[in-house]
Amino acid sequence: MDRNTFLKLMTASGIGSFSIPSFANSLLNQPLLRAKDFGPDFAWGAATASYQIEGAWNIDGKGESIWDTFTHTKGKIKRGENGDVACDFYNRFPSDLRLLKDLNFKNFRFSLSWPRLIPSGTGAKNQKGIAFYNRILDTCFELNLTPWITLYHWDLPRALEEKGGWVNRDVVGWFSEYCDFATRTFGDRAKNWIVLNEPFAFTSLGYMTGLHAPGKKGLHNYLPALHHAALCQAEGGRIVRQNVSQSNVGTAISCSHIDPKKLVGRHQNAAKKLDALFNRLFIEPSLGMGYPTDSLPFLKRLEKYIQFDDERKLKFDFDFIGLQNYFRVVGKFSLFPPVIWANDVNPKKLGNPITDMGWEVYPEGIYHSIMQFSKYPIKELIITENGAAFDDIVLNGEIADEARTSYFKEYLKQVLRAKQDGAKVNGYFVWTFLDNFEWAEGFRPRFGLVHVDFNTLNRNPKNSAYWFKEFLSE
Ligand code: GCO
Repeated sequence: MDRNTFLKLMTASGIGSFSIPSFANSLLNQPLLRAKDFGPDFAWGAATASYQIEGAWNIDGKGESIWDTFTHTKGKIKRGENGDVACDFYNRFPSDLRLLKDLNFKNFRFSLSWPRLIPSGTGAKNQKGIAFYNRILDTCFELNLTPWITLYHWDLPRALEEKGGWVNRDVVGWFSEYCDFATRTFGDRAKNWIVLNEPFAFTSLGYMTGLHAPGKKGLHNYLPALHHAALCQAEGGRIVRQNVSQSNVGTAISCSHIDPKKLVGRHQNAAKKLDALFNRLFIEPSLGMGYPTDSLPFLKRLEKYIQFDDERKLKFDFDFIGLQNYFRVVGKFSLFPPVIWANDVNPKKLGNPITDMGWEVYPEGIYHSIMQFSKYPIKELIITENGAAFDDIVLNGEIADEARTSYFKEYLKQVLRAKQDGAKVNGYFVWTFLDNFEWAEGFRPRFGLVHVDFNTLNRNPKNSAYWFKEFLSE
């Protein structure tokens, strides 16, 4: 997603606008970073998502997903791009996984495409889809890569969207059927499961701002989608634990450290509201704390969708919470609430390092987010995504992406700092392995450790990939 458009469009009534203060680099002169300092059990991996890499959108019996429909609709995606072929991971996964192994990663996070397994969302199963994911698992085990499976990374079957998608409470039943099937099918071999990927992002972008599939807008879509996603988050957790012996089950939540523009009441109040929206919205109901209506009064309108016993159903004691961190947000009071939020600060003008997505490079943000989530009664935290897009240049076959390497070093230092300060953070997954389809932004933002030429589909590890290879070899 484009961060600035996201902030402009998503942020709901009564909070404020944003600016980004100077980036203070306090990290110079620190000792060398070593993987072994993170501990022997620390999970090092790379994360991916089905729609962003697989391609084969209509091959071997796969049903259509909301992202197929959305990308095939004119005007939704930059340059009219789509994930029909993407990285062609569907056909190239054996050599891709060998490459990941060669880079010394031990864990591979991927998501199952629900419509590849159950083309109409419920009912009949697709044997070729099952076989595909079984081959991925076979390859992982041959290579000694541990699989981490995400059940839902945004590609809802189109057939279910036609019945209302996440807005329809029946999604809880559809999702349960899918989770039950997926865990019974793959749970004998795969033990690490992530129920939802960033429910805040897919509900707000897909059902409030309309920037992502299925392109719905408005609170009347957003609020039920949010509540149903929160219910599915917990229900999915219960199903994994019930069906998978020795399971390790989590869910992946986006987080952003929030600073007020200045330490004065009105900016602090704006920051508090943003914090509720960006950080508290999905973790607190799962811990039995309810929705953060104290800071976001508009959430009281959720009551319309909350049924008897839902408070209990929203709860689940996950084995880990996946944190995904990309940017820090600075809130400031705006004169224009309650209707419109405006992000009137262009991060490019602030003099801080920014990525190709226009996101601020702010390594300390991940430290603060980890520490913030550590205050909750959570068993373990895993960084399930962190990374950066830069405009990579291939020169004589080499991609000298120093900015990305330094991004990883600085963020990892902050993860280690949090661990040393007592946070139970025990894994880090790079976003992402291969350059891929970045949703509404198309193929331009390159987040990968491995460069993909989208004309030839050739893979070429960037220098940041070689940095990881070296770092993880110790
Ligand atoms: C998300 C997803 C990824 C994105 C990544 C970069 O958080 O949006 O998990 O699919 O590609 O975050 O935007």
